[in-house]
Amino acid sequence: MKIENNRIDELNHLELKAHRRKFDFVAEDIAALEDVMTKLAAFNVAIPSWALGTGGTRFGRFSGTGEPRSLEEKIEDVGIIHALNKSSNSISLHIPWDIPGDAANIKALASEHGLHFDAVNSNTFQDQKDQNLSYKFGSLHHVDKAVRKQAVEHNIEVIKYGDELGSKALSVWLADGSNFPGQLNFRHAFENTLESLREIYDALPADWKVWVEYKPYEPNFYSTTIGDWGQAYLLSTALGPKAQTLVDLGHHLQGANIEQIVSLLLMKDNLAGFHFNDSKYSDDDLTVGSINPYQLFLIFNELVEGMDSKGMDHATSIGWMIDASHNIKDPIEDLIQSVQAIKIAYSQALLVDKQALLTAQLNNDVVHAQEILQHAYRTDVRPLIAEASFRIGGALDPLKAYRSLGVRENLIRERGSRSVARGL
Ligand SMILES: [Mn+2]
Repeated sequence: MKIENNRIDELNHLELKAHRRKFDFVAEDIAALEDVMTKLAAFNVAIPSWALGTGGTRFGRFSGTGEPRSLEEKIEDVGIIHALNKSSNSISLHIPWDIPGDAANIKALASEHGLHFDAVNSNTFQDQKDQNLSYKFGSLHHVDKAVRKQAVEHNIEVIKYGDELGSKALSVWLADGSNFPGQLNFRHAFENTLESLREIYDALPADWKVWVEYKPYEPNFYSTTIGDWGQAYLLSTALGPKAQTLVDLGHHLQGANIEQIVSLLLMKDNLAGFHFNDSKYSDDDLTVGSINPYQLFLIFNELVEGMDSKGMDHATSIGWMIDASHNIKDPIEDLIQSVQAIKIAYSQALLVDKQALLTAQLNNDVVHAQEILQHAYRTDVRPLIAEASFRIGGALDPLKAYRSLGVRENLIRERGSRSVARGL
């Protein structure tokens, strides 16, 4: 299914008068309005191929209906999201769940939908059918060199698939760790991981990067071999300039100050990318902005400040991606909500009066500093996002348009109500 532009135009027409009123109201107070609009229009967030089907928990999975049955249909779904919000112009593939059979055709299909391929993701956290050696006790950190070699070769194969599609980065998340004290020699595990990553690093094409993702626990519950940003930083700096740290919002212990982590990684030119989600407890993978939108805003405030201090392009110098999985929502609706929440936090961060904030900080004016941040956070920026999307052909209200156009009903007609997407 492909959404025709004139359908979106028709829906926008119905909303336009009310939209104008709201937009003019908020726009009046924004000094650098056109700069904000340009940045918003350029901002895109990659959609992961595994988020298009209903996710599961370790207790079960309740499949949705009309789920994509193939990589082609997943691309179609991302095309639908992008047609509506004009902010999801790439897809991030997970290998081996989504091995592109015919790379040229897959690339052509994606480009028909205005999409390209973001980072490719390897998988050594589960055993695949016909795999020689098991990852039960880890992959890149394994005590057995033969297992490490198998995992290295898998990652190099993922790079090959990505290269054929025009991806420019390999994202590595390891489940490697230990469940019990004494199970693992931490230093050996770290050194083995570094040695394995070096082999992968050496196989990267010249213009590629490897993104090292960390996570404090789960599936292992005593230690994780790349457990926090310090360990990811140690590994990536030991590897070289093509390696950087990837921050997943759900991969922190409760109460961690993620905005501070982001600020310092940016300072050290070590922030590769971002996996967005939200959580109440840990890696809950809930819809972005559904639990703690203020934290998301504070993170974006540091991102914008840090990128500006280095003259970085907001849209392209960091890999923005959603990494979520949902058990009860329509995945496309969830992703539309997530991208909107990201754009809300981003535009609020753009509204922060950076000069005034710096002055307040230099004067230790704590009250005023808080006021400056919260003034931006409490601005209803939704009309700005609607306007930015509208100007480039998107829907004023992507979620409402998705429902009005009966997209899911169409997909169920095409794919059936029992279709299940490949993934966890
Ligand atoms: Mn992640």
